[in-house]
Amino acid sequence: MRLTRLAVATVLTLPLGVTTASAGPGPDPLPISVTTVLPAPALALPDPREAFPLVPDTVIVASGPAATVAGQLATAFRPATGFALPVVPDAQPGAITVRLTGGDSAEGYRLDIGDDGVELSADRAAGLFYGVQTLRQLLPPEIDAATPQDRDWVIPGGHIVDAPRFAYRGAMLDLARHFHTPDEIRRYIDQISRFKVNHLHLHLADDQGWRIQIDSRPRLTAVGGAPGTGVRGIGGGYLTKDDYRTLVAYAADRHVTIVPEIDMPGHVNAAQVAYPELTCDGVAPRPRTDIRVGYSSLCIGTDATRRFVTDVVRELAAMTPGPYLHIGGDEAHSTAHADYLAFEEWLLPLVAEYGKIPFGWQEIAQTPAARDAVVQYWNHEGDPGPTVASGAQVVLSPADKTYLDMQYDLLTPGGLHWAGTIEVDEAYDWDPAGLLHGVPEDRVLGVEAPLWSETLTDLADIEFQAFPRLPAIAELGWSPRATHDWESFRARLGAYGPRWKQQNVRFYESPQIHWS
Ligand code: IFG
Repeated sequence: MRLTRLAVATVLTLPLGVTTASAGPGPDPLPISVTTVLPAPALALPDPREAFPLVPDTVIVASGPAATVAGQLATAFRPATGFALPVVPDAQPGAITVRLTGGDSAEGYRLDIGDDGVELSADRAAGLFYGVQTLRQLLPPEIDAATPQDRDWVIPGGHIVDAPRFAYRGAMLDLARHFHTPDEIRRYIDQISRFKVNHLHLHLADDQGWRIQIDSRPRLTAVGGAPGTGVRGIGGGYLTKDDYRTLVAYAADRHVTIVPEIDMPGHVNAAQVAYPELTCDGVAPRPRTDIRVGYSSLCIGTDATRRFVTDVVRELAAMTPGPYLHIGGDEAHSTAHADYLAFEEWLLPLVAEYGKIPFGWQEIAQTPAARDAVVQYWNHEGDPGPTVASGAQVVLSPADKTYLDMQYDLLTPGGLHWAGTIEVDEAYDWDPAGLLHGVPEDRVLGVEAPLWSETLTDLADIEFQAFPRLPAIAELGWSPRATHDWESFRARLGAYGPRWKQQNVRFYESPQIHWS
């Protein structure tokens, strides 16, 4: 049937988002709206009667500390629009206004979008930053292009009032099994901060490698960070103090706090190769490039060990502005139980002496000193232990839900599967509040998605393992439980696919998701 000219004209004028029955495999692509944001906002009210056109003479109104975040917004939108988007102090109609209010919400923000302007307000800069991350998702994927795109830029109308459910929303990168460069880490910080993740835990030492410069112990990186270290001998390298300082600042600009980890008393083979006095027989063990765990232990109670640990804690605390110092504590299968307890009873207060809150894997909960620590759960079967019951805060990283190094399924390349395979729905299908018996929601500091690097080699591997599962953990950490809904998450994730493609993020196109 030939379409008459009128019929063709009619079809071409259908408003965006109204299409004929989709012939594709899944539902129609989700039209961009305040309700399609990842993670789900606490309150999102679309207003289809209103929309804000971003045009060549749009200005951003901001002053004082708000101007910093306004500058980040302009930097994000200038390349693809080609617009000047100047940041000016004086209020004017038709602008994007970014302003601080006087309350005490650490990370909340409010976004009001109408025909005659956009208002982004928050009590703190972090809230403004998160409002910007939301705004980025209210423009088409092309907004992330590096060069000007010839198209309209319309922000759909509506209102968002948003704030996080949990204070700690973390990701972890294991630099020890395979070292990742500062550029790769910065790229990961860019990606995780878009989902309002606010902590990056760096696993800086393990059996196979030592990845952070310690001035008083130069052999740690000279030997433990040398080429040829790491799993399969391909993960060599380390962060100089300057690299670390630069990363801390880069992360802070994106409201991400770095949490450094030196794993002790287990997972110390690399340290003992460099400093054999850390063993009980003084003989350096052989360097390890395999992926077994649990065979190494510091010699507990010796001066050599105490001096070493004190040197490391002192220097790591001095170079870390964030409040936490992670001291590991997992899989100390070669440390006698009494020695383990004595070591933690000495170490946890030492971290506090250097002005940091100690953070450790759940095994530290066996010791009373852990009551003032943050206990990170990774195997959540069984009783959380007396210390947690007595009041310690917890961060939840159940391995069978959040370990991003687990394979999606047994056919996907890379990754391990000792905790089981984790498809997107499994990463999403749990509640941090109800996970640990006897631990109420108010003692859950938050969640974290670890990415161990035994099987990783480069940034593409990081992105494949992390996306799209990290947004599931980010939503569990940010969004109210009332918004938790797999079908909604699945649809929003499918609509996010074109954004990762635009940013050249090599994500896994899980068959569970209808990718737009
Ligand atoms: N468990 C070990 C990690 C790493 C991991 C790989 C923890 C706390 C298995 N410890 O997870 O060092 O090897 O999935």
